[in-house]
Amino acid sequence: MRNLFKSVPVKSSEITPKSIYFSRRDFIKTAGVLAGSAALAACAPEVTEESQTQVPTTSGYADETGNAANTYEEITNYNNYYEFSTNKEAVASLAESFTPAPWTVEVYGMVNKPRTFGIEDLLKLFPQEDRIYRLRCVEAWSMVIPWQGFPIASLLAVVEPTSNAKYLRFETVYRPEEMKGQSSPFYPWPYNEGLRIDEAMNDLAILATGLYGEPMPNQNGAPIRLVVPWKYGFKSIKSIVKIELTDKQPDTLWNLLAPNEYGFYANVNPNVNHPRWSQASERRIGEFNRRETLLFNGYAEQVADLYKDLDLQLNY
Ligand SMILES: Nc1nc2c(c(=O)[nH]1)N[C@H]1C(S)=C(S)[C@@H](COP(=O)(O)O)O[C@H]1N2
Ligand SMILES: [Mo]
Repeated sequence: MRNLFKSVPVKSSEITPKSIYFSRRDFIKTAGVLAGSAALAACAPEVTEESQTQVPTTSGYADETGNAANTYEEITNYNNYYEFSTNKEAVASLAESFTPAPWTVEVYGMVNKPRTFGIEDLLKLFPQEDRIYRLRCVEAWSMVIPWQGFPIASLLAVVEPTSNAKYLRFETVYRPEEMKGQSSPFYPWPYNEGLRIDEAMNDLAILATGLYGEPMPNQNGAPIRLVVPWKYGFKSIKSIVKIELTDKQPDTLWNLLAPNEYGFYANVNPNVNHPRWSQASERRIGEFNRRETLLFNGYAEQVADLYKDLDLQLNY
């Protein structure tokens, strides 16, 4: 059964460690709604002026730093999905007739147990966890998104990569009849992405199957897509049909198209600018002022070790 996001925030004991906590204000708000009793109010943190000036969240969800989640409306109406359109506001309606079922994901290559999984197998085999992550697009806008999904590490444990496997190559479905953008000869379809195997094993890297407790909307990459929150959004490839374990660094769509602008690593880094714009700050959808962009999108503590032997200026 899907572990659906509840309409009221779940207790912290039911939540994946590290992944979520609600901002103090939200906790207070929720505690008030749920109980409103003097006993519970007594254990709630004191309401200070500071906590009252925090950003209110319309959804009641926030990331681990207290940033409010973007609304379902925002997340599903401003999408990069070039298979449908290069116009972010047009993707949602163009993706409406896409059929994400039936669906299989083939995992093959340098693994002891290659296997083609039905989407229902993946939902049954792996408990779906809630992860509220920041998503930072290379174009310098960002959102906070409450995903459901499971660590890629869990999938790898089932297929057993051989000792030669160094990389994962992910491939998006190719269906030009349903995805009009795929008729454009300008892009090397199908969309491909890749990770080093140790990056894929990091607990933050998930295959996401839903958001806000709903099955993954078509425009966000139904029925299953990658989410690697410390990398620019283009690494988080949508509507995956193939995952190949290989010993060679995979070609990726953006790297093939513009290698001087989009590297293989694509770690969020405010100190390495895009050749045509600064990456030092970003526009959070729904906010007026720009924010500073954080190294590894604020996940340095969890991922910086992966790159201790890498020159981040060269390996952008
Ligand atoms: N197959 C595919 N995956 C893709 C893209 C795409 O065009 N095609 N766009 C990427 C980019 S640039 C971003 S920022 C994110 C956007 O994800 P979202 O629409 O769920 O916010 O998806 C990524 N995954
Ligand atoms: Mo992006």
